[in-house]
Amino acid sequence: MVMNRLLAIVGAICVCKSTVAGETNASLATVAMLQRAVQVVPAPRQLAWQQREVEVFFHFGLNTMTQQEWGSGKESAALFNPKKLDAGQWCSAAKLIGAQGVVLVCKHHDGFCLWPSATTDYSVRNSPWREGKGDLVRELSEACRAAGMKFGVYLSPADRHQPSFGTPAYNDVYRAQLRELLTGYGEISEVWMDGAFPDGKAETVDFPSFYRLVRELQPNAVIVSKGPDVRWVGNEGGSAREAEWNVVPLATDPEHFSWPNMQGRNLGGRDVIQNATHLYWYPAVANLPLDFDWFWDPQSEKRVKSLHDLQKIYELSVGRNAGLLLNLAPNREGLIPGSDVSALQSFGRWITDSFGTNLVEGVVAERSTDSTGNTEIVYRLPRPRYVTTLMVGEDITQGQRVESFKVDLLDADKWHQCGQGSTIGWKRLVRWQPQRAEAVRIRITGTRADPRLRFAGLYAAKW
Ligand code: FUL
Repeated sequence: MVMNRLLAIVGAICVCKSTVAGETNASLATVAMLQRAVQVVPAPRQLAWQQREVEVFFHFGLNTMTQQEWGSGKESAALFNPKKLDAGQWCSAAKLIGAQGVVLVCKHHDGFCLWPSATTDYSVRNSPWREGKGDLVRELSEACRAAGMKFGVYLSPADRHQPSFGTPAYNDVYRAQLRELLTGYGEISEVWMDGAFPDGKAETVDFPSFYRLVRELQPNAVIVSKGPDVRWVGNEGGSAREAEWNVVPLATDPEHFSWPNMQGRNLGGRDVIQNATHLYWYPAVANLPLDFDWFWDPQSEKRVKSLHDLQKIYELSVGRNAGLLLNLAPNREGLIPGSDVSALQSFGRWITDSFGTNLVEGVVAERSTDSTGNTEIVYRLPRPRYVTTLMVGEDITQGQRVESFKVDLLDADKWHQCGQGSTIGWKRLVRWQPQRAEAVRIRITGTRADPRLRFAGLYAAKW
């Protein structure tokens, strides 16, 4: 299934100073291990996902009407009647933060389907909404396409309404629902398979057969969370690890996919990969609600995150090599509340104001190697500026390589260090108090192989 992404063969071994920066005596075994790790690269669908960076989750359904986080599956479908629902308004809200895609919770753990599924009576078809003729999956997928955003689906593997849930027969129901979603609504960019099972009963769920079906019907879709393409970052606070590795070991071969401990502190450091039999490209997504809860309720709506919180979340997710999936909770009328829209407006404006102007745009990098093998990259500003933030990214099609780096600024002909970081991956942000700079220098102090940067930018972002 996913064997093509496993590069288990140790390639040509090159023992030279620059192979492992700062380590003139790296052992052959270490060099071979690191070479092997950097040969693991993203599949095209994973690369496309990583490029999207910021996406929006929508949790909406019967839970919204009953103000619950986990419905029992017994609530009446007659309660679903969001009279003002406007999928275009949802997309406009997502666009405020530059979201490149959305993921709709099409069925949560209660089993209520937001599309008129042939597999169950528990759906919009038996609700008063649009006189039983509504299909929210259709409305939102079309609105996303019109807005130029990708559309993904969350289909809970747990289902409190289905009598067969907890038996092998349920797998047929789930596959039939997947088939409806993956064949009836055009391109689907991702499929979220949640790992939560409110009443247990996970044992009989046949995940591998679900993955095969997604690959067959939507080969470009990433399977996320309890899936083999993108892993949950391990918390719902929007915070990736200081060292967030995309290459992680698996206990078994990818055909028999086994999850690493997604909440582990160190998933891919040298000590973790050194004895690994299987290495695997498995990037992280940080998902969290803009309000307090996943589904709307009046109290949660009042606890919308502040701009300060959102800046921190951006720094610790997108700025640490993870995707950010920010949840919006439409209200009972089917609209994103005004307080959420205001928060998104300020967050989006801050992103654009902060990172819209790269002060070293178009500057040619001066690259050199110091006596210990460390790579140094210098960008000279056209004129001195007060700066606060470095944004840097690796060319991950060449693997993830950088293990540590330092950032220096040149002021009055003197270099001084203003920040540092460990891994880079797709994107890394490093920030400091405003300082005058004539040039910025990135010193790669630890790397698994010759570093390949894709991008570096310097900003006067206000934090
Ligand atoms: C969790 C679920 O139980 C929550 O309700 C929510 O959907 C979140 C994204 O994942 O596991």
